[in-house]
Amino acid sequence: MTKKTAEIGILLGSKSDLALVKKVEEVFSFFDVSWEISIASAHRTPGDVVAYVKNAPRRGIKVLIAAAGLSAALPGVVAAHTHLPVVGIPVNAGSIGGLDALLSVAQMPPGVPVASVGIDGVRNAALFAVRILGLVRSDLAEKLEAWSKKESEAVRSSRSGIEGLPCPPDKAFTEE
Ligand code: RP5
Repeated sequence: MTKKTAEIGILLGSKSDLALVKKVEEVFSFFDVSWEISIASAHRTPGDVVAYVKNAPRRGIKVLIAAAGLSAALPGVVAAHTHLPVVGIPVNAGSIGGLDALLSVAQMPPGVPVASVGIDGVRNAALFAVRILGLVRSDLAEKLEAWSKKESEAVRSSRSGIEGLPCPPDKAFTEE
């Protein structure tokens, strides 16, 4: 998977999070950022989490993403052992729709920041990590602009898919 030293490191609390989180691939391929993904649980392999996080800066990692469900301690534990920016993904893995994980990831005590995205917010986590990386990789600015344009075009072209209902003309969306 890794073609060069990873700039973004992703930890999952369980292999059951993989199917969801591997969707980062679409975003990271577009931006041509290097990344890696593995599994280490804050509850089941706490020592592995700490070792991975402490080794990360020396290995060239600039941003960490941590994804976990239920009582999702992983992003917070990661943030407790590093000064790198940590993006947390609360995963919907239980009976209450991911709210448990969202609160665990978002409600960090002052001084140990985790940037929580929404429940299952994989795409935003990937994009946020790319934006952080953009601070040290100036080439990403142009790609971020291209990404926004692509998103805008997708919305605009979706308008033509509204059939049989009264729609405004295209010029209604242009400021005069
Ligand atoms: C969390 O508990 C994991 O991140 C996963 O989302 C959830 C369930 O884990 P498994 O029981 O599927 O390993 O720690």
